[in-house]
Amino acid sequence: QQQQPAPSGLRRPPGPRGFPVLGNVLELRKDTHLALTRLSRRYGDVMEVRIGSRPVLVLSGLDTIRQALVKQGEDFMGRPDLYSFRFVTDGQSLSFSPDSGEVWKARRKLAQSALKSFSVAPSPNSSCSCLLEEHVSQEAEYLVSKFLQVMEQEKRFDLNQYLVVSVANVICAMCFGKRYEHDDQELLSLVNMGNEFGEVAGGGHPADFIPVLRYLPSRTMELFKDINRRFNAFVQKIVQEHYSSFDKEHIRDITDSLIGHCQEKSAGEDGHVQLSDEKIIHIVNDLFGAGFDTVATALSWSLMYVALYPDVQRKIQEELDQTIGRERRPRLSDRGKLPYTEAFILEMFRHSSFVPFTIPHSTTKATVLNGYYIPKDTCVFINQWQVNHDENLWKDPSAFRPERFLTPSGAEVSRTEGEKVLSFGLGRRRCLGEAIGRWEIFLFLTTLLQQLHFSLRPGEPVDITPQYGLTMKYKKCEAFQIQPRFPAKSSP
Ligand code: HEM
Ligand code: HJJ
Repeated sequence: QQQQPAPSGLRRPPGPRGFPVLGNVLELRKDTHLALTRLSRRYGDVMEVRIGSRPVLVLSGLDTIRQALVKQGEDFMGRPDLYSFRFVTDGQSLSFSPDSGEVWKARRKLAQSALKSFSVAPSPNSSCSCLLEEHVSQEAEYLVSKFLQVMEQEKRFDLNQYLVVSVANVICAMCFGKRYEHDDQELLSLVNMGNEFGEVAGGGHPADFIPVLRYLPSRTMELFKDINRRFNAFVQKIVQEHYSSFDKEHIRDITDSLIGHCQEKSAGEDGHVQLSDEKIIHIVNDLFGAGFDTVATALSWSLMYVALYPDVQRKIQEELDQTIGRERRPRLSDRGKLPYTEAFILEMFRHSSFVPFTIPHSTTKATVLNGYYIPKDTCVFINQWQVNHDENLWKDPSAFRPERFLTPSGAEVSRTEGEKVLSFGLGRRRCLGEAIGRWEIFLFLTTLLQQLHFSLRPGEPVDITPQYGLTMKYKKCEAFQIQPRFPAKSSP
């Protein structure tokens, strides 16, 4: 791509000089979030690196990111046309496809309303306040007994394979009205692919920026294509089953509600944009994919932090004992009464920054940011990790300290401090599952910590260095141990 000269009086963003052809790709190959954070110290909040032949604008600093994504939201809401994104949902992904016009807007609204109907809407036939609470309570309770049972047999184990199935079951219930057992091979083979998906979908994969690499064999890219094929086949099969048993008087889940929308639309009552059936139905792919990988990763980091910081775990459990007691299970309505737990969750988001960058953005028109000229169709990386570790915003950013989010009395979470944490993006493209994600994490975590004590087998070193990707995970850890905090109540 040609670098256009900036109109007079406007500068191009500064940045490191890269090698011919490769640009800065070698410096960014691994730990991209750390490399770009380091470079931003030298070049500033608005800088330009070259990945292969392509200039990439990298934004750091909370104020600069707010300016771009919120105040100049329209200019920065696009998505780049990246090679790898063409394999996600056959190029029709709501989140990864280059569309950001009327069709994308209509799909996003549809996704938000379908998600809402099957999560925070009141539960029709149970004592729970909403469907989300019903699903999470049930899965979390099941997970407690699963953990205890595995602990009995193994004495030490990797929590994450159980966690991811429980979390997947929640989004499966909302999307498909289905539940899977913890040893279901079909679901396991799907949800264990999160790493390989994120390795390519996380910003900066060389094949997206150096076209010749597409013609050379690459294991990660072949795996990525394969994952997307299997993922689409899995969803497609469930969608077909829904079509054959569809009854518009009885909408069972998000898939049904999207099918219903296709039929309404053909009845001709829709507004100004016509969406194809495919573009409607494929929304469920992103909801399901985003729904299991992000929340499972968040809980995995949460349980690692409580195991590594026993004092923090004790404080959460004391707060749970005092506010909820042991006689009843936590509910969504308890959120707001548990400031330390809330502060812990914020600190988990900040410290791990497990979504180091948003999905890449792209400019929808030529624009100016902080005095720098940015051409139309520039690929933009938003460095969330940098914001969450910025020494101008945080005292001792590398320390894990939930207290930093509490008011001096400790009685409340400080809203302004909480809003400095960047995990869900901002503006037009911000995460549409944020509320659901936060509720799920709260309810899973409180239910687990009310009943269980988490620790790591002494003497076994653990390495929590995040592995770079769309969602970053620590290396597999088989040293987790679990004790019940009190004897299980015998059923009457
Ligand atoms: C987008 C984070 C949970 C659905 C995003 C983005 C981030 C993010 C950083 C990209 C924003 C951007 O490009 O500027 C998270 C985190 C989660 C979470 C940290 C949980 C802890 C969820 C859940 C769902 C979901 C539970 C759905 C059930 C989506 C969708 C998009 C998105 C559909 C694409 C939005 C668009 O391109 O318009 N999320 N997410 N996310 N998220 Fe989430
Ligand atoms: C997936 C893991 C997948 C999709 C989507 C279509 C939409 C964390 C950030 C954004 C989340 C938003 C979305 C994530 C994509 C996954 C995820 C996997 C296949 C998919 C920044 O979720 O193993 O397969 O197909």
